[in-house]
Amino acid sequence: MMSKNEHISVRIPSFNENYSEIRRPKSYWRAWNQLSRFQRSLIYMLVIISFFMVLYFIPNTDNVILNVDGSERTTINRNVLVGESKHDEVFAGPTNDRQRAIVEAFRHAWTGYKKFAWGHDNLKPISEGYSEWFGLGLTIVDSIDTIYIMGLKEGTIVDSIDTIYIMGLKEEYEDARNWIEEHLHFTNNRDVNLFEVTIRVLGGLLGIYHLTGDRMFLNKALDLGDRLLPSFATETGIPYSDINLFTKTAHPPKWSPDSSTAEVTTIQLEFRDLSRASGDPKYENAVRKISEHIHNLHKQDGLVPIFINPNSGQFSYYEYLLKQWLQTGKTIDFFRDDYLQAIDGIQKSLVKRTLPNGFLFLGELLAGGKDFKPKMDHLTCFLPGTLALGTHHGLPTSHLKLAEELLTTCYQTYAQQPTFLAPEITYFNIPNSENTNDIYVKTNDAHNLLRPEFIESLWYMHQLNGNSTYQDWGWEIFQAFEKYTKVTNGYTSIGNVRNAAAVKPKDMMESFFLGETLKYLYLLFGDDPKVLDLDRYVLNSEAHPLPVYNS
Ligand code: DMJ
Repeated sequence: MMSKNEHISVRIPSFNENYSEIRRPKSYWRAWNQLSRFQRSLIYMLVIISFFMVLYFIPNTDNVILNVDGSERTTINRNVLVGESKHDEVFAGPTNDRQRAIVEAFRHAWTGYKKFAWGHDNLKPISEGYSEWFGLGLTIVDSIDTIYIMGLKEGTIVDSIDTIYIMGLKEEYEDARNWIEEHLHFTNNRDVNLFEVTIRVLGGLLGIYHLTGDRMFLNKALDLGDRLLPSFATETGIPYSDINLFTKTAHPPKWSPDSSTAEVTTIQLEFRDLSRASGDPKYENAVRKISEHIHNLHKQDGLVPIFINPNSGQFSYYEYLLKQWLQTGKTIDFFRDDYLQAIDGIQKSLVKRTLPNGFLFLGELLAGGKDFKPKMDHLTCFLPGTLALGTHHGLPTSHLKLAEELLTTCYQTYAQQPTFLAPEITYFNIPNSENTNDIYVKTNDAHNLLRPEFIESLWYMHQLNGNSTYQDWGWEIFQAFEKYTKVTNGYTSIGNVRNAAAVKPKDMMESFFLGETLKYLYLLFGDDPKVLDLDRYVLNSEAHPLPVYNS
C-alpha cells in the first residue's frame, strides 16, 4: 500500500496527429551536427546580419546633448558622418625632431600665456600682460585642438618623448578643458564680431568636440550658436557683422552700413556642422540663405568685389565655396560650380607676372575692374593650399600648376627678406612700375603678425605630393620665427621684417599663432599623412577640423 506522500511518475509521450511518438533530439549540439554545411553557413550569415542590424538601430546614448537649461535636445544622427568623431588613436605625439621642436615652441608660448594672460584673449609677451578683444579666452579655445592634435591630451600614449615632458603637457590640456567648462560663458555685455567668433570660438569648440567626443564642448558651441543667431534676423538673411552675446542685439559695423561679403560667406562650415552635430537644423538653415543669396548675385567672372574687407582674408569666400562642397559630400553642385568659375576669373583677371624673374602673383582689382594693384596680402597665401585641396578632390589639375607657382611666390616673400619672414603686404614689379626688384615692401606693410597662411598651404601641398621641399621651407621659416620673434615669455609680432638688426617687436601674440601656425607646422613635419585625413575632415578658416558628411 502507498502512503499519502508517495507517488509514481508516468512518462506521457508526445504524439503527432498520426499518434506516432515525437522523438526529441537528444541535444542541440547533435541537431547542429545533423545540419548540412550549407545550412550551417546560412545560419552563420543570418546571425552576423542580425548583429549588425541591432547595432545600427540601437539608440546611441552617448549622443544626447543638452540645452543650456540642462534639458535634453535631439540626438545626433551619426549615420551621416563620413569622418569619425573619436579619432584620438592617430594623435600619438611627435615622431621626429622637427615635430618635437614645434611642441617645444608651443609649450614655450603656452607657458607665457598661462602666466600672464590666462583666460584673456591674447598674450602681450613683452609687457607681461594681455589684450582683450572679445573677452572669450581666445587663445585657449583657439588652440585646445592644437594641444590635442600634438598628442598632449591626458591618456595619450606618447612613446617618443620623455615622460616628464609629456606629464607637463597633459596638464595643459586639462587646464584648457577646465577653463572652458568653468569660465567660458557667453554673457559678456560687449559686442563681438560674428565672423571672428564663428571661425575661432565656434569652430574651436566644434573641432575639439569632434576630436574627443566630449559633449561639454558641443553644449558650449550650442550656447554660443544660439547667441549668435539673432545676427541673422535681417530682411535678406545676410547677417549683421557685430552682436552682443549678452543682450543678443546685432548691428552693422560702425564704419559702414554693409556687412563684409568675405565675412558673411566664411561662417557656413561652422553653422552647418553645429546643425549636423546637434540634429537641430536652424543653424544650417540660417547660413544656407546667405549662400543662396550670394550665389544668385551677379558676379563678374565669378569674382566678388575685392574691397569687401580690407582686414581679413577677402578670398575666403572662394575657400568656403570649395570647403562647403566637400563638407556636404560633394552633393551641392553650385558650390563647386561657383568655385570653378571664380578660379577661372582669378586666372583671367588677377594673375600677373613680375619683372625681371616672372614670379606669378594675384593682384587686386578695384571696383569697376580697371585699376589693377600689383600687391598681395600675406592672407592670400592660403590659396595655393585651397587649390591643392580641390585638385586632391578631382578638380582640374591646371589648378595645381597655379598653386605651385603661387606658393613659390609666397616663399619668395619670405626668402627675400633679411629676416626670412614675410611682410603683411608685398608689392610686385610689373611693366611701367618704378621698381627694379621683383618684390618690394612699403614701410607701413613691413610687419609680421606670426600668420599661418603660407605654412597652411605648404601642408596641403605636402599632403598632395609628399615633396619634402615643402617641409624644408617650413623649417626655414620656423627657424626665422625662433630667431626674430621668440622672446622670454612667448612669441611676438614684429614691426619690421626688412631689418634683421631692428625687427621692432610689437608685444602681441595672436591666438592664431597657437591655433593655426604651430598646428600647421606640426602637421607639415608629421610622418603620417593620414593625421587629419583630407578625405575625412575639412579644416575651417582657423584650422579647426570638422568632419565631412555625405550630404
Ligand atoms: C585667421 O584668424 C584666419 O585664418 C582668418 O580667416 C584670417 N586670418 C587669420 C590668420 O592670419
